[in-house]
Formats: sequence, structure tokens, C-alpha cells
Amino acid sequence: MTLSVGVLGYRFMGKAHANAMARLPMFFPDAPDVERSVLVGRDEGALSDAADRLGFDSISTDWEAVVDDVDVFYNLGPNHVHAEPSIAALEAGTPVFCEKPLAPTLEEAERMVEASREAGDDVPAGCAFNYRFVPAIRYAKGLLEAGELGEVHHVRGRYLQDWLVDPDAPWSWRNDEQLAGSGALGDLGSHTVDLVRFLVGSDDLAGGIDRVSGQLRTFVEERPVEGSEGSAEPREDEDDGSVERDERRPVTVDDAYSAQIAFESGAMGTLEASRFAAGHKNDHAIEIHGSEGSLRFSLERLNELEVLRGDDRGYETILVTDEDDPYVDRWWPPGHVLGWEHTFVHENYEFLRAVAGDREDGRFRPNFEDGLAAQRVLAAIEESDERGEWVETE
Ligand code: SOE
Repeated sequence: MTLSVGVLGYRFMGKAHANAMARLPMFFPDAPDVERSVLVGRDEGALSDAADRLGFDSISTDWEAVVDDVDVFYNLGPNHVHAEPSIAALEAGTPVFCEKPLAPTLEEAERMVEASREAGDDVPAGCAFNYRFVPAIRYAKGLLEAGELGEVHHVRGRYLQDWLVDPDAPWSWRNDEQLAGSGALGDLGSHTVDLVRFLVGSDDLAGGIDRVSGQLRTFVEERPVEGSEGSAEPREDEDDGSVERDERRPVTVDDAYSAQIAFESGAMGTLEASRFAAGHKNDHAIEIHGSEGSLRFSLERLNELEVLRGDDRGYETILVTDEDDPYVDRWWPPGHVLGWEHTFVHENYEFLRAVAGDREDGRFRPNFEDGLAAQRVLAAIEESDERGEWVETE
């Protein structure tokens, strides 16, 4: 059986997932066959270029027709287009793989989960939290599940980037509340909350996180529109009418957040993300301390996991590049490190197997319920910032 895939979105995430699908037959020959059937967007010219580059058979500017027509729908557009096309696809019985955060608002995320419940378990609805598919993270989960760290006391997660530290860095949809929902909180924090839930959380509504105390900050209140005079890259041509010469738009989301979290289990944690952390490009790190040991992981060294056991005096660096480490045998001989893009191949493999009914457990995780659970924690952090006090997650 060949699954025809329709993909909405052709920029960063479109490229990451198209690359993953292209790699599957070479490295994961047991994955279902997929046809990159149709690429969906608004601008026909840009779509055609992208479709040629990314290996799609056709293009469409009409997602409503596409979600009915394909075997699988990937929603990789900006956050504000996550809900309606995904819900329409699920109503048509088409499995959906949607980028994170699941939606800009809790209300939309709830509607998406409702649609996925109504579609039933035979119609997978995945939320693309790719960091669950880093081999070292899977290894860490194995240690935690085997109880090797004992009772967890502390969890520390941070996701630091610096692409907005320049006040003249251009405005984008990611700076707008209507289009993105939130800023660093949703874009980066959703990844961290999902990893925390995956590693030490439970399956209940907010993943074992009971209460939060958060703060959000916006350091630069408005930004130049790309190509306008004040922007980092002013346009050179004369006025073509598309951008006002001095156009600036307000930043209506957070540039950074931090939070304290309290787990039902009694464990405590801190979370943080920023787009203003000069010197940090894509620095996602997590640390866990338990009664029997500790571990730490950093995306900047994603082939490694640092583990401290018992009364050892120092961390041991485990290279998670052995043939019996998760997914590693599918690639290269031991020690031939993997990168960021491989996480997308792994998640596409697992998701598409669920679509084809090839998974023993029948379910793909992270699913829409996981997306919503992360969102509940993020919404509570936002509310806590507004109210200036601790907030219960449920
Ligand atoms: C933001 O800069 C971003 O691209 C996120 O949207 C991704 O989810 C993250 O993996 C990398 O950073």
C-alpha cells in the first residue's frame, strides 16, 4: 500500500518533514511507502518552487479539497492554521500529523482533541514533538522507567535561542499573538513541557504537573517589517507598495518565560525559554535528579547523555551511538553520530507505521492529547504571570 500525503506548509518544517519522508525508504525500508502527493499553501509561485525542491507531485491552494483527498494530512503551517484544517481532515477520517504547539489557544487545542476522539483510534492524530525521538532521550527514558534514578526530586528544562536579541530583527508571525498564540512560551516551552511529561510525567491531564508559577517578558515591543527601512535587511529596490518604508509592527507575544513547577509526585522543577539568550542558537537542555542518580541532556550534544549513579562523584558521558541504542542501527556503524534532522525521520517512521496499522500498540505518541496536555501547562504559566500567583493546572 502506498500512502498519499498532503502537506500544508513548505518552509522550515515543510523541508524537515519532506526530507524525513525521502529518507524513509533508504534507511527504514519497513516503513509504509509514501508518495509526497500534494503541497498546500497560498502563493502558487512559491509553492511550485518548493514542490520541485521537496519532491511533491502537485500543488494546491485549497486545503479543504486536499484533506478529503489524501491518505494522510500533515499540518506544518503557522500555528493559527493548525486547528481548522486538522479538524476538517479528522472529520473526513484522514490521519493528521500536526506541528507543535498544537494550537495558538487552549480552546482550539481542545477542539482538535475533540475531533481526534470522535475520529477514533483508527485515525491517528499526532503532534510533532520531535525531541522525543532523539536516541539519547529514549535512552534516558529507559533509565527512568527501569528506576535507575530512583525517586525523582528535581527537573530542570530550558530552551535558549538568540535570534531576536537584535531589536531590528524583523517582525514575523511568531511575534504576533493572533497568529502564534504565544512566543517563546509556546514555540519552545511546548517542547520542554512535552519532554518533561515524556520522561517523568504521567498521562493525566497536565502530565503530573500540579501547579505552576510563571513569568513572561517582552523585551522589544515593536519590530520593523522585513524589507522596511529600519529592518536589519532593508530592501534595496524602490517602493513596490508591498511594504511601507518605515513599517513597524507590535510584538504581542513573550520573548522569554520562566516558571517553577510542582509535580503531583512531590518533585519540583524549573522551566525557561528565551529568544534573547545571546550566544545560544538552539540550546535545549534537561536535567533530572533522583534519589539514586542524575542525568542531563543537551541538544547541542545530542549524541550524548550524562548520567550519574549512586554515590559516583562525577557524571559519566554515555555516547548513545551504539547499534543497540534506539534507532541507531538504522543509520551508520556505531559511533557515526546523528543530527537534528534524524529526529524527524524517526517520528515520521513511527507516525506513518501507526497510520498503516503496523504498530503493535496501534497508537502513535505524542498525539493530540499530549499536545493539549502541554498546552494546559503553558496556559497555566501565562495565567500565573497575569495573576501574579501560583496557578493549578486543572
Ligand atoms: C523556533 O526558532 C524553532 O524553529 C521552533 O519552532 C522549533 O520547534 C525548534 O525545534 C527549533 O526552533
